[in-house]
Amino acid sequence: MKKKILILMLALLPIFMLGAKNSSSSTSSNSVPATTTSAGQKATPKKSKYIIASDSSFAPFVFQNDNSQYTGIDMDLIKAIAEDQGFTIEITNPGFDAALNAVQSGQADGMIAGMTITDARKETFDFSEPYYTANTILAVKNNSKISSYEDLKGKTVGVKNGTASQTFMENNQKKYGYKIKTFSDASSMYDSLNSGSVAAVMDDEPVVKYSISQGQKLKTPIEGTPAGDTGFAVKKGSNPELIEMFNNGLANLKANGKFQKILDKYLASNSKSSTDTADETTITGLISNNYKQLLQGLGVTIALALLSFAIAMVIGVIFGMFSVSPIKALRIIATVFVDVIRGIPLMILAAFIFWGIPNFIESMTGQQSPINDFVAGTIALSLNSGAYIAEIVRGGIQAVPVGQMEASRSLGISYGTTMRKVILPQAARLMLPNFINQFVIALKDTTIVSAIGLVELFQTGKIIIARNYQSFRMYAILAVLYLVLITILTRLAKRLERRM
Ligand code: ASN
Repeated sequence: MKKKILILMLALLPIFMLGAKNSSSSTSSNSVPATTTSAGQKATPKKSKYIIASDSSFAPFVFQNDNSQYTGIDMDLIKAIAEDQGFTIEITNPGFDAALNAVQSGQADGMIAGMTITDARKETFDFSEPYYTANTILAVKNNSKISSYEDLKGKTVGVKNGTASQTFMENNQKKYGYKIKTFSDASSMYDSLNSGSVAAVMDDEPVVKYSISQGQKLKTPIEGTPAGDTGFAVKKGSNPELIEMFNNGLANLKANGKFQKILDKYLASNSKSSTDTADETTITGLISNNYKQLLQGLGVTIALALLSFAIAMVIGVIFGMFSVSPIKALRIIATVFVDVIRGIPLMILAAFIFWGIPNFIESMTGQQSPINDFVAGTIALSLNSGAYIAEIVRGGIQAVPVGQMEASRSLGISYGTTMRKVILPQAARLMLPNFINQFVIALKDTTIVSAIGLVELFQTGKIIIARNYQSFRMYAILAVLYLVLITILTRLAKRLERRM
């Protein structure tokens, strides 16, 4: 069926197949600060595995290559250091802001994401020795007339949330009178620049220069401003051995030339992220290069929707029954549950479960959270749909005339039996179309939980766009994929409805 979806998508989208070739230029900004740790040292790992969080698209430091693998300076560096020092790592790539949160809430042990060492961050993070020095720089479209910060007056500048560039722009906002728009990831930020909804973006110089070298039609009219050194970070006071191992490993890699090799691999002016894969400026090229990744994302979306909906049905039926119960306490519990969950936006619920609660537990007990993004997303979606289903169940039961309950009870049949044998069978038929409706909503809501870094279909698309900037075609592909998926599922559900 998955194959069929892709074929259908191909058939529906010939209109987007016009290609736009990009021109290419090359530049690199490159500086390695001196470090003091001497080579030849080794520290002992204390954990069997360290979870390292990173950005999702911050080329050349971290980005997905054409095979959907995360590569870049930071990825190669941390792997080489782990190998050198003999510790095991698992890397997650939820995005910069999400990575900051993951480390702070104890979901990750450390983070490497071209992270600037700032005084403010030193309050909450411990840093390794620096491995790179980067400026922060303003990027505008090739044809933009902006040539100074003064030209930004009244215009909107994009920044990525939680970044050093954001701090820089905020500190200078009064002086130059621009507006700031904050983005959760690079792809939406650069998309907005391309589409003209922001006049400029601020980002790290090597990143901007790299994207220009990869064919992005951008320019940097103003000299970059030193943002500081780049380092590896852990939550303040935690995993000191990880910092020690990073420093030792960095010193060794510098001494044996491997570090320079990693830099050269990504910063040499002729380095290209694309190799012998298809042209990504067409729909067919996009699909043939990324279908594996898209199917994976689709799989996560379907699993998330089905699993959370099944749990939501259980929650919803329980609370729905509570809300029509003759026992007042149960009715109150149901009302409170529905009101609380319906009153909290899904995104905040997901963030609270994934970051908030673990952060709280960690600060109380020092224990790391066992909840991963999929589990947190499933819980949030289940609670959310559960509240709506509870209302559907209540409505369905109440739509059955009260006379039926009274008649049955007057015949001496118990409340439970009347419910099971008389009311629920009729109510279920009334509820079914609403359940289907709720399922479609739940499936679409899976896109919302991508905010916690969960790589479902939407997030997969955003990651691909971050690599190739093909937002028009990629979002069209995503829209068609969701459309096909939802149409198939609703058709199936309708058939089921008819059978019942
Ligand atoms: N240099 C940026 C910062 O430290 C990192 C990033 O955007 N990944 O804020």
